[in-house]
Amino acid sequence: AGLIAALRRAIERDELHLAYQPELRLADGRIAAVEALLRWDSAEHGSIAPDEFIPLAEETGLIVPIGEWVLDAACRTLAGWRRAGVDPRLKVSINVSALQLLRSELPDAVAAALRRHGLPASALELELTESVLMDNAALAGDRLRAFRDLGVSIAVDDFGTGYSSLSYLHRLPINTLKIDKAFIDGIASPDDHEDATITTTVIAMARTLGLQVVAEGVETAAQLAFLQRNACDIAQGYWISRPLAADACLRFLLDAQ
Ligand code: G
Ligand code: G
Ligand code: MN
Ligand code: NA
Repeated sequence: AGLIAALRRAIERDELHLAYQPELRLADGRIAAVEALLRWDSAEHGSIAPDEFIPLAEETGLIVPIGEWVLDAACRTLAGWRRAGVDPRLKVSINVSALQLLRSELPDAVAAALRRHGLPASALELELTESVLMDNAALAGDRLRAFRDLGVSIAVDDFGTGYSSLSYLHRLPINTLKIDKAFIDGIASPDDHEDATITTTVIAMARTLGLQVVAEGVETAAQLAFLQRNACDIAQGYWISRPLAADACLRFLLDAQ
């Protein structure tokens, strides 16, 4: 069968799973959050990268049931980790596509998943891209206010790669900016001052707006040192940890605390 037909059956065939990537808080060395990243091992097509199947899931609307699966699986894993002794301040962060956000059901689905797994709303963060917030400003604003009322945090993913208008940052209830890897790639490199300047400027702006900043795609000790010197809040990337299977992530979290 084709890829879409296979994706349509991926949930019932138990072919989806989540990898979890730790996010390190630089001030105290604590793992503050883990980002849940979807993986698909298709019986027919083998292991397919999310960059390939997420756009397909978005075009076909399959991202809605898949997104519900992600929400439930991430909450179930976090609840299990808490029972195993993981610091209850740890958040799980999940990526949410435009189609999921714009459906009116999402806040109820999030509240139900939290309830089902006995988690406080403070345990969950939702990652949205700038383009989702800009393209659907009014409706996105309604959803974000519903999440704020629930107590769920909101992060802007891939920050800096989308639109240049920044006015939404103070109009919408956003908690966190995730600086895109493209900027982090260039920091701490002697011949690239622009990426370093953009990064320190985003950190300063976030500080002014009362937002937390995450640097994505941190791959070297020099990048981490730069972020530490410039008071970035949180670092995420291969230098801290690759995305891990749930059981390996649990060991990582228990070792780190
Ligand atoms: O895990 P990886 O870095 O390969 O992810 C590639 C892309 O897929 C990223 O843009 C990420 O945000 C997106 N992605 C990963 N997991 C999910 C998910 O559960 N839902 C949605 N909507 N996007 C995801
Ligand atoms: O768009 P989003 O930020 O959700 O995508 C995160 C993607 O970045 C995931 O596919 C994840 O596997 C990948 N990733 C996370 N850390 C690193 C890193 O240090 N280097 C590279 N190349 N990719 C990373
Ligand atoms: Mn993300
Ligand atoms: Na990102």
